[in-house]
Amino acid sequence: MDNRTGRLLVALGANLPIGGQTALATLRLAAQALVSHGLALDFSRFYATPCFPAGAGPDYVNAAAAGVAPAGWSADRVLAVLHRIEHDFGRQREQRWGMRTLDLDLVAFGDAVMPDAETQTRWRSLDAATQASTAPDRLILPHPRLQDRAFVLVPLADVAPDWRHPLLGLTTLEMLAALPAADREQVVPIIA
Ligand code: PH2
Ligand code: MG
Ligand code: MG
Repeated sequence: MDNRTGRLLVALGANLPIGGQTALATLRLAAQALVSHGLALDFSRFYATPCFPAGAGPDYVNAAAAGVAPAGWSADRVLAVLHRIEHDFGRQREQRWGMRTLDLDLVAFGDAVMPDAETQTRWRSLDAATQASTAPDRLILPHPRLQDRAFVLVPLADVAPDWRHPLLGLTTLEMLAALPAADREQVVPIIA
C-alpha cells in the first residue's frame, strides 16, 4: 500500500450486536460487502479495543482495509458506498461517538488532502472538548483523528505500515510509535 492516487484506507468498527449477530460477525460481513461493491481491499486482523471515550459503551471490534477503488472513482463516491453499507447494517447516524452497529470511515484516499490543507489542519488540531462536540459536515481527508487512535493505527499497520500522511509526513508505523505504549497494548487481536 503506497500513496498512489485511487489507493484507499478504510477503518472498520462496531460495538453493538445487530439482530443477534455479534459485532465481530458484522465486521466480517461488512468486509465482504466492501469487496462486493467493487473495492479491491486487503483486510487487517480483527481487534478488540476499549471504547473511546472510556466508559461510553461496550468494547469495539476494529479492523482496517487498504486497496484500490475502481478507476475514476472519487473519494465521495467511495464514501457513498461506505454509508450505504453502514445503512444496510442498521447504523442510525445520530449521536457523536455514540454506540454503533457498524462504522466505516474513509481514512485516506491516496495523497488527497480534503477540502484543503488549512481546513484539514484545523480539524486535526482541535482541542479535546471541541472534538467531542463538533463533527464536520463534509469529508475531511486524511481522517482528522487518525494519528491519535491506536484502534485505527494498530489495524492499519497490518495492511499499510508504510503509507505516509501527506501533511504530517509520518508513516503509519511512525504515527503508531508516537502513541503511548499503553494505548497500543489495549488493542488486542481476536483469535477466531
Ligand atoms: N469509534 C468511535 C468512537 N469510539 N472507540 C473504539 N475503541 N473504536 C472505534 O472505532 C471508535 C471508538 C467513533 O467512530
Ligand atoms: Mg464514521
Ligand atoms: Mg469512526
